[in-house]
Amino acid sequence: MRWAALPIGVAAAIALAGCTQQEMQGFLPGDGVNTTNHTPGIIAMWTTAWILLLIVGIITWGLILWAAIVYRRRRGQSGLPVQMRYHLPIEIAYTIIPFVLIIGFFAFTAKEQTSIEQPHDPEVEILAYGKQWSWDFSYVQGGVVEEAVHEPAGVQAQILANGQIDGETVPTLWLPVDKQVKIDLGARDVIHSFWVIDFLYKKDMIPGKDNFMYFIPTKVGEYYGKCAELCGEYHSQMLFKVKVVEQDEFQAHLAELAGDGFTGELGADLDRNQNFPATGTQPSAVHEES
Ligand SMILES: [Cu+2]
Repeated sequence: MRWAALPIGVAAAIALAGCTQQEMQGFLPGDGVNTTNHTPGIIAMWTTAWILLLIVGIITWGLILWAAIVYRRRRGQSGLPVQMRYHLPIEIAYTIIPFVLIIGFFAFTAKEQTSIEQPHDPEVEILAYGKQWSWDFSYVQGGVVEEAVHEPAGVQAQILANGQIDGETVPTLWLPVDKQVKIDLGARDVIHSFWVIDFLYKKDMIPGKDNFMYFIPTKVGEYYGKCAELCGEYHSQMLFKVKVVEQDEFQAHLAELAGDGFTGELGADLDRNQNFPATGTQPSAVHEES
């Protein structure tokens, strides 16, 4: 085997050194640069879990193959092979090892999730509503709303003749880079889910319930978002964009929206269902008149 050691070592070194960014981040979406303050931890957890579980898998597959080959029934054999019931060391091992693995995965997941879900005082607060099949975005500090999404009922993304999505008309949420962002997530009709793909995190938008997301966008760029909860006929066209820009560009955008008259807030008063049980919400004006 000694003659093989050198070429195998060289090949392994080249293969490992040649890892692309895609491989380094376990084929998660994104262009390999961290997009929020949470993505490094999420990528680390994902890749570490895969490596550990692959090691467990290789050992398990190896043992199965080994047992199947070495202890196969040979010519002339009959009856049962030697039985291994009540082999205490083996039983303890295959109870303790998975238990330790599960506890370990749980602990790291809980730690990561706690850090991601930790509320922060926002520098920028966004009101985001999902509706069949679009999005309403309000900038709380600026007192302005995104212009493309004023229709009470959402208009889904349009598909062009070439099969591509018309990216110009999908709602766009602007965010300033390196600022603490809080997004208040709501739904106007049915359950939706707010998912910016490259941010590696999504959260449900539930009618009558407030959900929140806290993060710092760390890289200027344009990102695609979509609804991640099947919500009806045009769910697949419930798309949006996130534009992470420099602070002054962000302020200029808010000023432009204010100048164009897109002021106010697209709040819960636009929800389709105004009569949630046990929330004290009054029926809408339409019902009072009739
Ligand atoms: Cu949806």
